[in-house]
Amino acid sequence: MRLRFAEPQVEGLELSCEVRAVLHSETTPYQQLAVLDTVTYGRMLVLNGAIQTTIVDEFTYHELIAHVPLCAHPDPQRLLIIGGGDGGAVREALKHPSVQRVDLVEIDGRVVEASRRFLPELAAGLDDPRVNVLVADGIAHVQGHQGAYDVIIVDSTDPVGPAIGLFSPEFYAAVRRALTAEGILVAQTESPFFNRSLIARAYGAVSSIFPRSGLYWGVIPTYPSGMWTFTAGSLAHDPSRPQAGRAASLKGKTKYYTEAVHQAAFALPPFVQELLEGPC
Ligand code: AG3
Repeated sequence: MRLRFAEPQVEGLELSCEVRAVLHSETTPYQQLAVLDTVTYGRMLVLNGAIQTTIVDEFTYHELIAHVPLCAHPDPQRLLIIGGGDGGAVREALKHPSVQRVDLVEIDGRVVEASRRFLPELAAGLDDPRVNVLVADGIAHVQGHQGAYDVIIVDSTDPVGPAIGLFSPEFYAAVRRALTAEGILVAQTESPFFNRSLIARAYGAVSSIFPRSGLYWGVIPTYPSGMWTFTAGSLAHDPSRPQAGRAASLKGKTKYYTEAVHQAAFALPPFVQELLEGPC
């Protein structure tokens, strides 16, 4: 029997995968959660029918969301990750020797449990002594932690359900207050083909709240359109410039990120650049 899973990505388009086995499926208090073993992308985490991460392509996303802010900061010690319950961003962050503490604030504890069990390649870092896993609301957490973090990473789902508030100007302003003087924010901000007004709004908000900002992109084959953006806001340093030596220290430890890729990721094709010029 041939089993298939399809994510309806946008109207008229699905990404359909052949499934070897359904490893896990449950309804949590927040969402429908499934872990599938797929023929092409290996094990896959699916939340409310949307592909979150797969064993085969997860490195591109997790390296970009973690190493860009961590290399743009001269000495990141305290890090907050909101969402990211699979542990992929934590795993990458722990490659930086300067990082002393990572608070992972994930609203749905079942995502963490399922990832520990079925995605150990991503979740292993969650047991590191530097990591503090909190099952809590990220918005309330940033509001209660002023001046606490050098880097804040927002590794959220699409802007639906509990994640909507993670794309709002009020939230970005609270993130700014939760950062230290040289702090940097990076948030995942969806596809430049399919989520254009969301990107324009998110970038517009971040660039009005932070003295420095930038939009960068990478390739994530299992996300809608395969091209994905991240929005950076920074209190002191240019997010597009890796600090001397920091990227070099990751040599041999990454499959996507390098110093040249970091800088190139901020080079925007005109159809993406125009999103920075205002609402569309
Ligand atoms: N967070 C972003 C997933 C967005 C995917 N959207 C979709 N498939 N429609 C991923 C979390 C990985 N740590």
